[in-house]
Order: sequence, then structure tokens, then C-alpha cells
Amino acid sequence: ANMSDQFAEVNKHSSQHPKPPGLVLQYGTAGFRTNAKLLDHIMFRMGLLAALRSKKTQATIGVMVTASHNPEEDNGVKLVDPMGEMVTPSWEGYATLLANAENEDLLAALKDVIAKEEINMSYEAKVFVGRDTRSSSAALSQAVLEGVSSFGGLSKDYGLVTTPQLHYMVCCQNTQGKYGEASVEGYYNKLCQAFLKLLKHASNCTDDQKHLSLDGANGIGALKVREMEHNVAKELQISLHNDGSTGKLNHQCGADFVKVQQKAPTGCEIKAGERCCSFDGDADRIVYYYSDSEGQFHLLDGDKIATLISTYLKELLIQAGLNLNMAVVQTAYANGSSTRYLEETMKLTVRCTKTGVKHLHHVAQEFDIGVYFEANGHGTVLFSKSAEDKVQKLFDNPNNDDEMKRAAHLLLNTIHVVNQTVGDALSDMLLIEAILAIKGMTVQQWDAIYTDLPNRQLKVKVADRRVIDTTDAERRAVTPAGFQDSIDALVKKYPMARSFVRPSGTEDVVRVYAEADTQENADALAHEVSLAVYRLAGGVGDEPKPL
Ligand code: G16
Repeated sequence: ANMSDQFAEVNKHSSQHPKPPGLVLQYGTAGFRTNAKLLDHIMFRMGLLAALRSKKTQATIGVMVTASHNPEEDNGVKLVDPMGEMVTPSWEGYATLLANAENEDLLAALKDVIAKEEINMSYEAKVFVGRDTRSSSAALSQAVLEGVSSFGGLSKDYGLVTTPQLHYMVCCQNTQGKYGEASVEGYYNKLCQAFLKLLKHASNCTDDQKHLSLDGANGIGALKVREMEHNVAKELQISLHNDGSTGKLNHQCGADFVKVQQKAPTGCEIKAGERCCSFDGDADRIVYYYSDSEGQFHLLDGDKIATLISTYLKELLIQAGLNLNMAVVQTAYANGSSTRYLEETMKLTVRCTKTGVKHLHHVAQEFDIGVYFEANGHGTVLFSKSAEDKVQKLFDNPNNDDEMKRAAHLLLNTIHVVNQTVGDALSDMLLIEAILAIKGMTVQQWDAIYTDLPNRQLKVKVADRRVIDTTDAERRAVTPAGFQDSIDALVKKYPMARSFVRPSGTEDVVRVYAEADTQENADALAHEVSLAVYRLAGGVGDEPKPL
């Protein structure tokens, strides 16, 4: 269709997806996210934007309908760029622009993007669409599809998939299958085969070692575990809880709940010492935990996962005789003990970025091997092209001794088990399970690598969270004036303390993080900083109470 026909179509359909006048939404940490009732026009418009991005890049683009860790009544949308990564920041600006254009200004806003990006409108857009299990997701993903087709684009609806599965499909499609086959089956085959090959290096696994208790957050991850588990059942026996059959999505369960509350999810009977993990609502995050014989809860979060993976990789690189530079990328939420351990004991490069996997991903790409994890369990490992080539070359070399052969085989299959496009709970789980089995390591031994500093995360409601602006990878607040000085003064009161405050990009709250020498002190500091937020940044509702 020519350009004026395309615009006529857009006009016709956009009237069926009207924007509530005056509503303003921002593209946040991971796309738009708010109550599902407010999102129909956003979805339609993100379908339009994805079509434009596809025309611009002449590649397939992904759109995932999900609000991940948010409550069931919310929804959201994430855009996926050609290599499977989050959409590039300059286009987030266009997303916000389109989202907030009043109905009569939409065409002009679209034309603006087309002109600025010099988009060739005759290219036929291709968009992959996926959705999570929320009750609102089916209708909202229809709105995305309508947006794509209004611009004459082709779309493929993958239906119910995890967010990282959709990222994977986009990458497979745009690498002409080099990264894998762009189907859910292809995804399971690639990951599970690599997992089983890794497990060949694990000797004498006990039944305990093979058993994992999994909390599916009553979301899409649970469905996908069910689909996948038969492929690996010989080596991994999963007891699935919170599979969505009765409980509510993310309610008192899931990775975010477990991480923030530092307690086991409801809906799981946990035996002492048993290895457990939780996915979040779209299965891009995972955290592990166990409860000891005294009933004490132990969390193994993204920092512990990054430590386990980077330790394992470093050992393999030494055995393989490969000189590759490796770094771990974290955010301000990383426990101070983890950073110290990685830098001082492991002698690894550690970098800190703003919250949001897009930021971590970008920094991880600067290294041969970039292990990135947010403390909340969102992360993966990136291998540069040259790192992959070196591993492959070593693997193909017939003159290796046995230790090198083993290391090369492990490295190669580690690369294959990892979803390098984005954090992926299923893939991370397989990698972690493989590492523990290969090392013959229990969850308790893993936990003992270093001891977390006691910490606390709180949320504070304010009238407008944008009054808080941060710098230095969100570790310091620059506004409101004098606010950081108050935090500094509070932090000084406690030994080994650290605290920071930042506006959430996925929920309408300000997040507070504090750590200190004891749990009492971490709790007290978090409370005092919350009060400072409430008083200096326009708190609403009741004043925060002590824990
Ligand atoms: C998203 C992002 C994560 C981020 C989290 C919380 O996760 O992908 O990188 O850590 O939101 O962000 P914020 O603190 O800004 O609310 P998910 O799993 O909810 O998509």
C-alpha cells in the first residue's frame, strides 16, 4: 500500500483505540506499565511503532504484552530490537511521544518519526508478538496486532510465551536461524540438549541433587516449565508449585515477592534444606532459596547467581587456557558483600549501571564474557563473537589434553544453554542446576561463598516520583535540594551502612534500599530514609511506620 493508504488505515483503526484525553504515560524501566484498563491505545500505538521500527531496521521486531512482576490487574508492553535486545533508547523517546499524542495529533506524531528516521515506508514490516497469562493480555495483544496490520505489516502471534522466549524468537529470526530455530520447540531443544550435555560432566548425582522445588508465580513460567520438563526429566526432577491452577499471579509468590520480602512464597511446602527457586510473572527473573534446620530462610539472589556463574566460568577459562576478559555487571541494589567478594577474592572487574537490564546488557557487551545480574534475579551471560570463536576453535582442536577437552566442551555447551538476548528464568535455572551438579555443590555450599550484608527494600508513595532525580548509577540523589545530605547523615549513624533512593520505572512508587551490619540497623536505616522521602519528596497517605 502507498503511504496515504497506510495513513488512512491507521486513522480508521486508531479511532477504535482512542486515548483517554489528558492521560500521560512514560516508557519506563521496561516499557509502559500501568493498570490494564488504561492500555488499549498504548498497545495499538506500540503495534504501529514496532511496524515503523521494523521498516527502519528492515528486520523483525518483537512486542511482548506483560507487566512481569506487577499485580494481575496491571499490564504493560516491552519492545524487542532485532538482535533480541531491548529497544534502543532513542526509540523509547518515540514510544513516549506516540503514547501521549492526543487522538487528533497521532498522525502528525507518526509522520514526525518517519521523517526524523527517514523510514522507507514501502518495506513490509514484520513483528513477532507474545503475551503473558494475565486476563487482559489476549485483548491487548490483539490491539498490538491491529497496529501492525494498519501499517500493512505482517505479524506472527506466538500467543502465550515467556518474555525471554519472545526475545529469543526475534534473534533467531534475524540471524536466519544461526542463533537457533524461531519456535518454542526449537528453544526447548537447544537449551535442553546443551543442559544434558553439561550434565554428562556431573558424576553420581543423588536424588536430592536432582530435585528442585519451583514456584511458578502462577504465571507463564509455570506453563512453560510444564512444556519443557520432560526433556530434562532424567537429570532434573521439578516439583512445580504456584502453577496458576488456583492462585493469583505474583500474589504472595514469585521472584519479586521472595526477594523483597525475604521469605518463602505461599503455596509451597518447603522441607528443611531443600533447594527452591521462584520465577517472576513473565519468567525473566529467578531467585533461589532454602530454609535451614532452624527454619531460618536463606535467599540466593541475582548477586549470588552472578557469583556462582562467574566463578564457574573463571575456573573453566583457566583449565581451557583461554585468556578472555570477563566482567560482572551489577546495579546499586547489589549487596555490598557480593561486590567485595567479586573484586577482592575473585579479582574480577565489576561495573555498576542504572537499574534496567538494557543498561546492564549494554555494559556487558564491552567484554569477552559479560555476566550481568540485577540483585532481583534478572540477568544472563553475554559471550562476544570472538570469545565464541575461541571456544569453538579449542573444542575442534584434536591436540588438547583431557582437562582442556572437558573445559572446552563445558564452555561450548554453557554458551548454548544461555539465552544471550535477555535474562531468562528457564535458561538461568538450567545453567545453575548444571553448575551445581557439575561441581557437586549443595545450595548451602553455594550460599556460603560469601555472607550477604543484612538489607531492606521499601516503597514510599509520593505525589510525583519524578521530583527525585539521581546520578552515579542511581547511587546519589541530585533533587530535591538537600535530600542527599539527609540520606548521608542517616547512613553515617550505622556501621557498614549504605542507602539510596530512586523512583521506580515500573510502579508508581519511590524505592528505598538500605544495608548495614545487622538486620535491625538495615531496617532502622531503611525506615529513616523512607521518612526522609516522605517528608522531603512529597509523600502521600500515612507516614511510613517502623518495621
Ligand atoms: C523490570 C526491569 C528490571 C528492573 C525491574 C524493576 O523488571 O526489566 O530491569 O529491575 O523492572 O524496575 P524499577 O525498580 O524501575 O521498578 P520486570 O521483571 O518487572 O520486567
